[in-house]
Amino acid sequence: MSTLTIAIAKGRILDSMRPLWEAAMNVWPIPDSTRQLWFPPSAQTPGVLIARARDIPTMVSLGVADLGVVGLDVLREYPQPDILEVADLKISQCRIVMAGSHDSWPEGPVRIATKYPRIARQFLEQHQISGELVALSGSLELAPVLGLAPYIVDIVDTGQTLSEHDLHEILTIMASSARLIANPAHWYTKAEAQEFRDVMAYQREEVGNVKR
Ligand code: PRT
Ligand code: MG
Repeated sequence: MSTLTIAIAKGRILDSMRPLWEAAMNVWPIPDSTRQLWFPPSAQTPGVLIARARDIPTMVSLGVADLGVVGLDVLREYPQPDILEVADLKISQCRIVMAGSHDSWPEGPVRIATKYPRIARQFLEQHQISGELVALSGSLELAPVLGLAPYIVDIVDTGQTLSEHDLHEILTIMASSARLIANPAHWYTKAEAQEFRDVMAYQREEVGNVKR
């Protein structure tokens, strides 16, 4: 009987976790086309809790879930000190980039639309660029088209979305992939949590030494 519960970010991360999980455990606890968000642990598999990406670190930190799976982009935008990052699962790989209607570095103060104001602000500070951020929660590619902001900081995978909006990638701010995170108390007391990491990451490279 498993006693483990794993909170997984809904959407692409959940979709890309499925083949990894099935390869490792032979069973996927979530029936197709269900709307249920909570699947308790069973004899065959740990429990799964499906939540919004930015809520995963909170759930893990509070111990509602022992482990969580969420993008590094979300971990960096909404830092949560009370969690451990225990493996890079190397799924849902993407990059956070700065893009714009021109392919060159902006001159003078810039206005940048983004879903990642914290990451974008740190980037501007590091490169001593003065800029004004416009925080949007989605459809970033519309900002340059509408004249809201000539530049965006957003996630790119294949680049198709950018090119369909006549946007050019200027530079990569960070690479992201799904990370396995852990509640520290549960990580150090539940052997099952570390076994889960080992099983899921058996083909994957581990993050190295456990770090916050
Ligand atoms: O509501 P929100 O969008 O925040 O989350 P969601 O529930 O819709 O989740 P979802 O499925 O969008 O997944 C978000 C997580 O997946 C991110 O936190 C990343 O860690 C990861 N990920 C990996 C991506 C992409 N690849 C990706 N391509 N998240 C988003 N995209 C979007 C991007 O925003 C852009 O609109 O896809 C478009 C770009 O894709 P290309 O292939 O055209 O470049
Ligand atoms: Mg989305």
